[in-house]
Amino acid sequence: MDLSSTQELLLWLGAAGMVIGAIIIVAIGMKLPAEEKHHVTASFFVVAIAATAYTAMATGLGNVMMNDQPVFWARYADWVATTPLLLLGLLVVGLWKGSADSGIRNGLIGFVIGADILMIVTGLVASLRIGEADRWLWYAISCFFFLLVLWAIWGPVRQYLGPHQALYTRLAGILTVLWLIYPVLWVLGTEGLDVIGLTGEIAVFAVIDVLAKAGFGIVLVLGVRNAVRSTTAA
Ligand code: RET
Repeated sequence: MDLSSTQELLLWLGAAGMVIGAIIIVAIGMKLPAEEKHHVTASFFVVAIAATAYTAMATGLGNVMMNDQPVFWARYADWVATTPLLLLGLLVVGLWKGSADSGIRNGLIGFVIGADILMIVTGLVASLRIGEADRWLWYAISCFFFLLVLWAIWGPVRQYLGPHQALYTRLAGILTVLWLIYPVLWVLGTEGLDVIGLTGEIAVFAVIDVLAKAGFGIVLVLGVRNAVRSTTAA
């Protein structure tokens, strides 16, 4: 589908936000000691992947028409890669030097990422509008897996936190608040009841995406940097 120039501009702004986020994340991350730099890896690739997805959408490649509505499949391609990386970043910060042995740690990471991937894939099925009536069933299945993700990061994972536990709690809070907006926006947007229109949906998604990816990554690397500084100062 051809997008309006406003819609294209909003998508380009999304791409630009991700590129700026990537630059800030790398600039802060370069100051970390070598053994802490791994905290930056996932955050960098999250914004890099999103910048590519936004470029695909802005150039008109990222959507297909299904039952007279555009479906931005590029969002789901982006999310299926970036949401596991965001969660991995969160869990690596929280579990780093914590009390979980590698078996428990890998189990927690596998559980959270597995549920998250199912959340995105079933959300894509809901969006594709192949059977209009079944759309809300798939939406409900996706919400179920989302609840599993939230349960794991607020429940089992917190038993094993290491020295970055305050940062973990802050990041988990930011993640929870921002991620809860996605299923609401889905209902208000063209995939759901079409209350806010396509341009409104693109605009709100762009803002939330930049916050949930670049903003989250910046808080993460800044938090690790400050923690390193206070331990070396002490
Ligand atoms: C969908 C619709 C079906 C129900 C649910 C959803 C949740 C999506 C989420 C997406 C998060 C995306 C992020 C992207 C990067 O910034 C698929 C919208 C529960 C939580 C954080």
